[in-house]
Amino acid sequence: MLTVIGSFVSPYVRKVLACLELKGLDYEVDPITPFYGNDEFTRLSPLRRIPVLIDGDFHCSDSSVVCAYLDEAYGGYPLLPEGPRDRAKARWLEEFADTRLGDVFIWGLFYQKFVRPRVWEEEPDHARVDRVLAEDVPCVLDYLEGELPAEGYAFGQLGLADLAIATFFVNARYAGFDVDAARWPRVAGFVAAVIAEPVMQKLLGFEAIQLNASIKGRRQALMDAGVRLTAESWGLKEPRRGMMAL
Ligand SMILES: N[C@@H](CCC(=O)N[C@@H](CS)C(=O)NCC(=O)O)C(=O)O
Repeated sequence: MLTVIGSFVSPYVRKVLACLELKGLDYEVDPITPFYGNDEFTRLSPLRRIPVLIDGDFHCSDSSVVCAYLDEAYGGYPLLPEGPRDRAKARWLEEFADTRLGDVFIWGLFYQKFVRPRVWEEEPDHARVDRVLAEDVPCVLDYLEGELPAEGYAFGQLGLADLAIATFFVNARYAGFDVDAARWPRVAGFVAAVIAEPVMQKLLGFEAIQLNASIKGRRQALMDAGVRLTAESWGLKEPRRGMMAL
């Protein structure tokens, strides 16, 4: 049994879970919110970030490292296309998503509008949000509009690059942002198609429970929905500041 540490609401955790689902692998989850990890979590994830994967006596963190491990260790449904060039291109799109979409949509919008009020009881940095929406978002969407196909996925069948990109738009939505389909039709169509995939819909159902159930009833509600939760948790009751400069 594989274990994933990390909340369903994290884009990076969602990417890993979608890959596990695509591969049909069994897994259990400790759905902790980042910043709440205990000392053992710090040992498993030295940057104190989610996701972490535990596979028996082996563990690794970072969603890209985890997905690459899953593809190499378990075979089955391939996460990457065939051929060195397409594989390199897919890895680049994943890297662009993790780094740039992460900066823009997670730290620039989701962290500001969703995490700051809920975790830290702080106001968003409104100036930063305005700047991100006016300058950074159009820039990344223009780039993706030029990279994505008019129809279908980046390399034929649904794969890691598609999931890596689309996952950030779920969090963007939580922060109140939707892609303008008139200005970026490829991005809008692509994101809608990936999110409509059964693997994503299943996970979105779990995260709706994580977001909406009371703290007391959450564990039971997740288990009732079919989530296998870990017996132990790597979470604390109080958050600790992370290592990122915020
Ligand atoms: N490159 C990492 C990024 C993971 C990441 O930034 N996760 C966020 C949650 S969405 C986190 O744990 N943030 C806590 C922090 O940076 O302190 C990956 O791909 O896994």
